Amino acid sequence: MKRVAVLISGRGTNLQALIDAKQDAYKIVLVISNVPGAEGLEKARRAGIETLVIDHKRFGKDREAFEREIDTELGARAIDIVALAGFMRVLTPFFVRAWAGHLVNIHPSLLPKYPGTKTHERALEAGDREHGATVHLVVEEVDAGEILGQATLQIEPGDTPETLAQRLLPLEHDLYPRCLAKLARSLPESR
Ligand code: 4DW
Ligand code: GAR
Repeated sequence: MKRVAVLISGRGTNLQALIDAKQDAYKIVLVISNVPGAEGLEKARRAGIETLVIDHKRFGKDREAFEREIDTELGARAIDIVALAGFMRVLTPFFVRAWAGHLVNIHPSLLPKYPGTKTHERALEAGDREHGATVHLVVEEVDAGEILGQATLQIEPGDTPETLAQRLLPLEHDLYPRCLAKLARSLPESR
């Protein structure tokens, strides 16, 4: 059973999906938000999971100091895997190297298409017939790194960024727990 920490900044529906997925490969033991009052914190508390707020604003421009504090808390709880779920701060090489191969993210596009923001808008503007979501290992370059899994949907006439986001979200919620379980099973017993 791998010990997972989830990093969030907002509403936490992917966190909820990771909590709800019934599987025996991982358990979520810690949720950290960089945003005080993030909705996802309440979801974690309702599930009886320990929560921490580590507000990046406390550290000014010192991103590494922010990340050192996160890393210390992860180490204190013998965390095996860190899952980003709507976490909005770019992680520096310090953190990415420390957690290489044990750090995952979900992104709302079929990477390598549309890294960054406004992925639904961009898929529509490009006239794509397919869209989707990707779970990937996190590396220094944002929205890059080995792809662990993808979920695809067909774009229909009349789709808007909002309808795409709405249809994609349940696919994300199915995809992320499966990919996290697969990663958990692929890692050695302890790190
Ligand atoms: C991501 C990428 C960029 C920003 C926010 C989120 C997606 C996933 C991710 C989070 N942190 C990461 C990744 C990643 O793929 N790779 C690394 N770290 N190394 C982004 O530009 N965020 C900016 C702040 C936004 C805000 O606070 O609203 C920022 O300056 O960090
Ligand atoms: C999700 O759609 C996720 O794919 C996206 O943010 C949303 C978080 O929602 N992530 C990114 O755009 C990463 N660049 P949630 O807080 O309800 O899980």
